[in-house]
Amino acid sequence: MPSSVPVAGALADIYPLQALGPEAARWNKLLSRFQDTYGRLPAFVARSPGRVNIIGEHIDYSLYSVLPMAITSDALLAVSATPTADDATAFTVRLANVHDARFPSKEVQVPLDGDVDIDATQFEWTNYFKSGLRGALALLRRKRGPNWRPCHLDVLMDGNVPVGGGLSSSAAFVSASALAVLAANQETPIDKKELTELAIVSERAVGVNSGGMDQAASVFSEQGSALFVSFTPQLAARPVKFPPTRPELCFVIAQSFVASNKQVTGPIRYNLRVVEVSLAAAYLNAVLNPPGTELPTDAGPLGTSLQGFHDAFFYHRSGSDSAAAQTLSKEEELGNLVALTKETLTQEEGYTEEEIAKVLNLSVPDLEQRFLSSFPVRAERFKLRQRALHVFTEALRVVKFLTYLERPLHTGASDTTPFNRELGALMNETQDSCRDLFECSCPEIDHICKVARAAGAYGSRLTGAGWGGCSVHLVPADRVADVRQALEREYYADKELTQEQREGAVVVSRPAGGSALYYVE
Ligand code: NG1
Ligand code: MG
Repeated sequence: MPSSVPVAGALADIYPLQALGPEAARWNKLLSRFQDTYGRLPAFVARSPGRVNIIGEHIDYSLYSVLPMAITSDALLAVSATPTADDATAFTVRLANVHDARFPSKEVQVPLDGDVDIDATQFEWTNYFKSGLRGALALLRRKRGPNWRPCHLDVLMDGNVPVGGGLSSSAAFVSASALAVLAANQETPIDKKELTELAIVSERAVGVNSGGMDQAASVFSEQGSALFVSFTPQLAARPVKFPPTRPELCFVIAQSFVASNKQVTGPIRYNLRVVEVSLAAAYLNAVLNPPGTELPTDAGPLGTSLQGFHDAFFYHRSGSDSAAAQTLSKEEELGNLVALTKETLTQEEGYTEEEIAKVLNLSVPDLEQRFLSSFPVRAERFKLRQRALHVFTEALRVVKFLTYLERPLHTGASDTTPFNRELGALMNETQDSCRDLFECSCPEIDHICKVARAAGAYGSRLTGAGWGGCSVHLVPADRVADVRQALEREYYADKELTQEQREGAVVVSRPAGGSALYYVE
C-alpha cells in the first residue's frame, strides 16, 4: 500500500463540484462558506475519516493488534496559508466551523518560538485542532531547525462524525488537523506512519491516554478493506478484504445516544483502564518473569504494556529459558497467558496500591509517580485480573478473526453461513468480555446487542471506548431491514431524538478510504 497520504484531484477544475456524488453539496458549501468567511477560496481541503472497530477492543494501548475500518463520515478542513512577515513574533490561526452555532469561531496566536496553549480541562472544539497543530509544529521544527517560520492559517471545518458517539470524531479531527498544518507548510509528500504517530501523541494532549487504533484507521484505511493494525515492533497497517460470502455480510452501526465524554469520565473509566492494564503487566512481570526482567519502557501510553510482558515472557526473559516457547503459535501463547493470569492474579475483588507496590518492590509514592501521575484516576482497587483476562482473550479473538478471514476454505461455497456465524460468535464474545471483564459496556448497549441478535445479526457488540456510544453488528444483507426495524421498535421508539439523530441512528457502513488532500488552486 502507498506509504504517503494521497493527493486527490484539483478541485478548482470542477468547482462547483459535481464529481463527489452525494457529498458534493457538503463540499460545495464548505468552499463557498470559506469564501464568505475569508474572502477567497481555500488552497486545499484535508480529509480524515472516523472509524468503526470490527474487533480488538481496548487492547491497542496494551499494544495488541486490532481490526478497525474507516467509515464515510469524516472531518474536512478547508485551509489557506499566508507566510508570516519578517518582523512577526507570532503566527495566527483563524478557526471557523460550518456548524458555528455549536462550535463558535476562535483565533489562536502562537509565538514563533513558543508552544501551542491547550487547556485540556475545558471541553473546547478547537482543542483538537490545537493538538494536531502542536504535534505538527514539533515535527516541522525538528526537521527545519529554529529559524523556520510557520505560516498564518485560515481554517474552516466541517465534521460529520457524531461527537462522543464512539466513531472517533476526535481522531478524525486531530489527524485532519495535523495533515492540514503539514500540507499548509509544504511538508509534502506526507508519510502516513509519521502522520499517524504524530496524531497519536497529539491526541494525548487533549487529556486522554489513548492507544493508536483510531488514528491509524483514519490515516491508513483504503476503500473497500478493513485495516489490520499492529503496534509492535513498530506501527504497521495492512488492508484486509472480507471474502465474498453468501449471504453477503454488512456492517450495521447503531448509536446508543448514551454519551460518554472521556474528558469528564477519564479518571474512572478510560484512563483508569489504561492504568489497570499497565499495572497488570508490571505485576505479572514481577511474579512470572525471573527477577531483573525489565519490560520495554518506551512503548504504550504508560511505558509498560501487556504485550511487552508477553514478549519478555516468551522471548527474552533474563537468564533465558524461553527458547522452547518459541515454537508456540500466537494462539497458544495467548492461551497460556490466560491460564497464567488466572493462577497469578487471583483476587476477584481487585488490588490496592499497597498490595501492588509490595509485589513490584516499589514504595507507594514511587508506584503513584510511575503509573498514576500522567492523568488523574480515581479507584480504591485495581481490577488487574479481569482487565488482563479481557486483553489476552481479546487479542486471541483478533488472531482468530483474522485467521478465519484469510483462510480461503469457504470461497466459492454456495452458503457460507457457518463461516459468517464464526465471525459473529467472536464479536459476541468480545461484547461479553467488554461487559463482564472490562466493564466498559452499559445497559443500553447490552440491550441493543440483544435486540439485534434476535433480529438476525450474527454478531453484535460495542465499538470504540464504550460506556455508551456506538455498536457494530455483523448482519446478513437480507436481514438488515429486520435488524433496523427491531432496533427502532425496541430501542429508539421511546427515546427523544431529533430528526437528524433518528435518521443517523442506524447506518450500514462500507469500508471507506483514509486521509487525503484535495487541492483547490
Ligand atoms: P473512541 O471510541 O474513539 O473513544 C478509544 C481510543 C482507542 C481505543 C478504543 C477502545 C481514543 C482517541 N481512542 O476510542 O485508542 O483504545 O477507545 O478500543 O481515545
Ligand atoms: Mg475519541
